[in-house]
Amino acid sequence: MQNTLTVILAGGRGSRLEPLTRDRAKPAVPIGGDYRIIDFVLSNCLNSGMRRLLLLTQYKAQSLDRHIQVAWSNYFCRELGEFIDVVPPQQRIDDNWYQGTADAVYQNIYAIEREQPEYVVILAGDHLYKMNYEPMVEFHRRSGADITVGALRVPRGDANQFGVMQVDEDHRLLEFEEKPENPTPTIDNPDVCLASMGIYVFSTRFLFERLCDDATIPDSSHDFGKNIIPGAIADSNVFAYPFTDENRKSDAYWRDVGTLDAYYEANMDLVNVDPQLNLYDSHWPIRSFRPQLPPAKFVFGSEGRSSRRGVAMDSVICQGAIISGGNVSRSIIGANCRINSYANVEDSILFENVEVGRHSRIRRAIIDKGVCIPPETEIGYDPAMDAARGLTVTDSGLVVIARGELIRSHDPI
Ligand code: ADQ
Ligand code: ADP
Repeated sequence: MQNTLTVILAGGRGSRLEPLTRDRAKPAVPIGGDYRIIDFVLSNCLNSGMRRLLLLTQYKAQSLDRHIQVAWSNYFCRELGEFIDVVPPQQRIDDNWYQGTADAVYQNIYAIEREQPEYVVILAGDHLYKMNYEPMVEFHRRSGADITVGALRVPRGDANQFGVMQVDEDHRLLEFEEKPENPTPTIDNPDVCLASMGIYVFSTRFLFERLCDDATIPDSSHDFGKNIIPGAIADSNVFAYPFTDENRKSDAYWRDVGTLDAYYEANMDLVNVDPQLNLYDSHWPIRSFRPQLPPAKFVFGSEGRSSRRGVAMDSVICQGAIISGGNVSRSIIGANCRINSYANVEDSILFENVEVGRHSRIRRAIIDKGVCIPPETEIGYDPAMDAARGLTVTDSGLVVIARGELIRSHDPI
């Protein structure tokens, strides 16, 4: 992988994940207790031997930038030519922002050229999956492709959120439609479509030519999915690389956690006995920043003369958390949380430093960093009341409490 350079697009706004993305970019949103979304793709890079990374940021990147510094910069040794560079928009064009994904890469052509890679791997910073990119680059090289698009099958009903492809028996792309209203299924199964994962391998010369051409087209969106990939099919070698689970010989786990409900489900998968995304696989470590905190602790809590066990089941509990007389089930409890006596937390995700007061009951909630739930508070039991408190409530009844939101125990209306 020494002749590759990797560009990670980490600038998306993630507006459908609000309020979790109110103050941070989507790749910086915490997940699974100890991780940030970006940790999955960065772990994939490290585990695939990719050690020259440019991370293109844009929207509210401070938390992301900080996370990269504390969690990731130590893994790369500049003296060996390794790096992870966080690149904000360069203002090459008058506009402050990158205009689209292709423009984001175009504005960094200089930084890519300096490294003289043979191939450029372009990844998204907000997908959850475990993938070795080496076979994909090898597939690209062997097939003599100009572009290789990572692909997997999705149910036809979901396919309108993706780039949808038609391929021949050699995986050569015949058609590519970005987010079509009426997606064309695969030839062998009318219920599934071949979707783009939004990740690409480009031969560097070809990438530069196409980006420079695209930059001169005034009505282009300067986007890989809308412009570059569909535009290349007619006159170039564009292939789809099928992403499969080598062990199961089936489509592998891959999620774009774009909505609060999808984000919630991806977290809940991790507390399953047999999760689709296994974090305990020593062959594919997922790394992150671990603060120096004491271990999690479970103790009796007491009230008057009675005492109660602190218990957690089917849950992920991070360092520094203390479950004292509270009950936790099917939940993710972030670092330094406190779950006090007679409190009940179920089917929920608590980010770090959340405190749950005595006798409070929390169900199907996502609670951001540092929120304090006072004693005797109910969250997730009455959607109308939660909405009246000013909390975000999704159509499925999931309650989200943003950072800095003040919760009062009793109904304010
Ligand atoms: P989308 O995910 O809708 O579709 P987009 O919103 O352009 O594409 O985001 C792609 C990636 O680039 C994301 O990681 C995002 O955070 C990042 N990004 C977006 N705008 C950026 C900018 N201006 N600067 C830097 N980074 C930016 C794409 C493809 C589809 C494919 C899906 C798979 O276009 O064909 O099916 O990904 O999720
Ligand atoms: P966010 O609200 O997204 O957590 P922060 O800027 O507070 O934004 O945190 C971003 C990153 O910095 C995370 O990886 C977090 O673990 C790390 N971090 C937060 N506080 C500290 C600290 N006091 N020292 C070192 N790293 C920290």
